[in-house]
Amino acid sequence: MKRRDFIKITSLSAGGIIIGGSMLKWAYGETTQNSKPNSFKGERFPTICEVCFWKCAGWVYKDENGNIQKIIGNNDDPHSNGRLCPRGTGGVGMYNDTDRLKRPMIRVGDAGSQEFKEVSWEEALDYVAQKMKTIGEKHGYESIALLDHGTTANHFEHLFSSFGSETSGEPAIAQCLGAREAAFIATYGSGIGSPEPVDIRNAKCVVFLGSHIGENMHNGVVQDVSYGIDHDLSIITVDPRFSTVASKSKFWLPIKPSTDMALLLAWMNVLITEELYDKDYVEQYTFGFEQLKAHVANYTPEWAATKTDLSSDLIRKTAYEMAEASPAVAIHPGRHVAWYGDDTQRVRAIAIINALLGSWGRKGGFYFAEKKSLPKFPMPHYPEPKWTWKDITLEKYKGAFTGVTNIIVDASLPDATTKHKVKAWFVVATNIIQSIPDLKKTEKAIQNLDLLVVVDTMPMEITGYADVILPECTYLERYDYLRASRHKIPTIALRMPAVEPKYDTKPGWWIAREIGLRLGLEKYFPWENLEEVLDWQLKQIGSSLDEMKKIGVKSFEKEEPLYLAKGEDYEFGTSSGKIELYSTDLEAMGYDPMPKYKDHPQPPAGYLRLIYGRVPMHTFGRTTNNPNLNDLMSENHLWVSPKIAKINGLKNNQEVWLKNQDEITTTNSVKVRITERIRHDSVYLPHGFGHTSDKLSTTFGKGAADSQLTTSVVLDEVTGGTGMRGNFVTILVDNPNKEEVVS
Ligand SMILES: Nc1nc2c(c(=O)[nH]1)N[C@H]1C(S)=C(S)[C@@H](COP(=O)(O)OP(=O)(O)OC[C@H]3O[C@@H](n4cnc5c(=O)[nH]c(N)nc54)[C@H](O)[C@@H]3O)O[C@H]1N2
Ligand SMILES: Nc1nc2c(c(=O)[nH]1)N[C@H]1C(S)=C(S)[C@@H](COP(=O)(O)OP(=O)(O)OC[C@H]3O[C@@H](n4cnc5c(=O)[nH]c(N)nc54)[C@H](O)[C@@H]3O)O[C@H]1N2
Ligand code: SF4
Ligand SMILES: [Mo]
Repeated sequence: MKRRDFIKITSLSAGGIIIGGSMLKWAYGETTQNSKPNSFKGERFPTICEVCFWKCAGWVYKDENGNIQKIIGNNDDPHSNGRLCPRGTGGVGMYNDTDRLKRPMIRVGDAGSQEFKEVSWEEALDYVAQKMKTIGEKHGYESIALLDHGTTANHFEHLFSSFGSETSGEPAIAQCLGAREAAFIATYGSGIGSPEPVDIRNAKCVVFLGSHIGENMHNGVVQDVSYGIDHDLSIITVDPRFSTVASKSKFWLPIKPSTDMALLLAWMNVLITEELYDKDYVEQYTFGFEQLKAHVANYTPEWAATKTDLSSDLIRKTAYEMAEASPAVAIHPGRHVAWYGDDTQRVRAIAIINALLGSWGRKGGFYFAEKKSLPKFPMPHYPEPKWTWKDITLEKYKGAFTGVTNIIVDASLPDATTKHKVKAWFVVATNIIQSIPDLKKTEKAIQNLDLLVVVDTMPMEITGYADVILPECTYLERYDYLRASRHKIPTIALRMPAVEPKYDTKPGWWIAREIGLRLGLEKYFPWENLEEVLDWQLKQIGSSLDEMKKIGVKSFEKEEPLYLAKGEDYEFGTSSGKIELYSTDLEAMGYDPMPKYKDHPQPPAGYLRLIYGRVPMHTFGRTTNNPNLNDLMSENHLWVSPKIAKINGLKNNQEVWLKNQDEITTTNSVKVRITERIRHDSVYLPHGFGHTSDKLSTTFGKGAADSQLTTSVVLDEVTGGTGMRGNFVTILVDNPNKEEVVS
């Protein structure tokens, strides 16, 4: 490789991290972002990006006329290393989007009517508080549920705790990483968290199972992998699709979808039977090795080959590759793991292999991340709710550690069988129409609610179902709580407004507080504005709001070492105090203590498996209307293999529709992309397109929505999250939605 092809950006932060790599160039383009131009005369304000949830810290530059000129990374920030991804750079489009929600609105007429009237904040907030009181008095405040995501969620979680409801759920857990956390909690006694503490920069080998880094554009990981590519990192990618990271890998394993468990068990078999595991580590830190050894004895690579479509030779070779690199090796735990319904157990298998390789707590494996704890602003204890999410969840899904969105939906149905019923929803910064599967069920639940309040910045699909819409200003126009995230070095970061809120929009903290005051909860909001809270918190840890406004990010000393010392005594948070290869906790809950292989349904004749994922230029459906990012990519394409294209007589860019096993068809057409990069049993449709809200004028009608087709779900038996990859589709060349013309 020619070195001059690489971009090199020397960070000013401690350690002088060099970011390089052809992949980074491919991913982020040519521009360098982290220098303040000498000629610049305006002001800069610290921010934390809200375009996705990697939470990069940056600077918003405002010119002399008060216009936002650009947003760039903060050099002292370990999430961004001074560089934002293209979506973060384009975040200003969220502020400039003329389709934004502009004023509070109340529905006129019955639920289902699409007519809204614009009202003052006073009227909207009075209406919401009054309705909440009526519902609270009749059904208990616990019957009001919060579905949320993002930074704004914190303000509403505080409001909910203040009035005594812990009935909540997030698609970013139940439809995303819930099973991953449960799996690592069962194995190591602690979850993974975000950012994932995988020590890629020091690793010799990293395995990505489904994680499609490079399309999944989580900034720090993309930079780490780019660095690795320049430093002989051996990458193994397991994906039915030749993903971006597969193209940078030493090994690509084009696995038959849904069979990953067979591969993982076979890897365990090779590591154990050929004695390639880290014996000292396993001896000192793990529990249940002998049981695991017996359990995987029959899961040979030859057996796995029959399930996965991978050769036994390739399965062995990749196991050797990992063992060779041990302990500087990690199977990345993934993030969106809600796949096939045995998700906790599949991620458990990943957690177990990492333990066999001795990689947890080891350089080049997983490091011990640390965060700065921030003192809580003084206020009384929250009231004790009569029931919480636990009472409607844990009876069946014993490994759930937080509320589950789809269970909140179930508890809201007219014929709900849950112990307690939900009567109202606050939907805050989550477009559940696109993010919770089985839309018909969600709609049925919504029709049964006494109140649906939506807090959003954009007229997304969910706002069309609301009784009241409360328009929040964007992240560039508001304060939020400090970011205190876990990383190699503990840091805190500040987001502050760079510009005044446009239109009649308000920050989330203000909306939550105003509702709180109307509910008589002054004692939980003993401050006038969030700046007071932030300044108080900062002063307790030796900083101040003034200081943070100047620096944006502040680092603190790490108190615990990054890695285990050789032979160090260490107690894990599991019941046995060891890494549980054999999970006593899962066993006690009635689940398999060790992961087992289970066949999942395969596409019936004539059908293809629908798989979905990310595209680099967008975050779910939240950015497709962003004018800057829409310019970069305005629609998705359906990836189809040449063989399937031939059978269906398809051409590149031909418009098609999809129909799933439940006879559901996509509203919009999508263009075909014929490529060898996808297996012939599947099609790939990037998520986030196919918006049906006509108020999103830039993106409306463009591309197709995978969420419309995810009507069949398999619930993860441990956490209750929804496995969504068991949907099968056929390709239609004629528009199924065309109205019949009757002459
Ligand atoms: N640009 C961008 N980046 C993002 C986001 C975004 O919206 N946009 N969202 C962020 C969020 S919240 C998340 S959770 C992550 C999600 O991203 P990841 O956790 O990295 O990936 P997944 O969505 O789980 O999986 C997508 C990949 O799985 C492959 N796949 C499908 N079926 C199978 C299978 O049976 N086995 C295997 N091994 N692979 C399979 C698909 O081909 C695809 O490449 O991305 C994050 N990063
Ligand atoms: N079919 C299908 N379903 C999926 C996935 C998939 O790939 N396919 N992915 C799953 C995953 S991994 C995740 S994490 C979830 C994510 O699902 P969501 O939580 O729904 O996704 P977000 O993009 O975070 O939330 C979108 C909403 O937040 C609003 N918003 C953006 N910024 C702000 C703000 O500052 N304030 C307020 N109040 N609102 C704001 C947007 O306008 C939009 O309505 O979806 C899951 N569901
Ligand atoms: S990864 Fe990109 S979109 Fe996500 S927070 Fe960082 S800069 Fe923003
Ligand atoms: Mo996610």
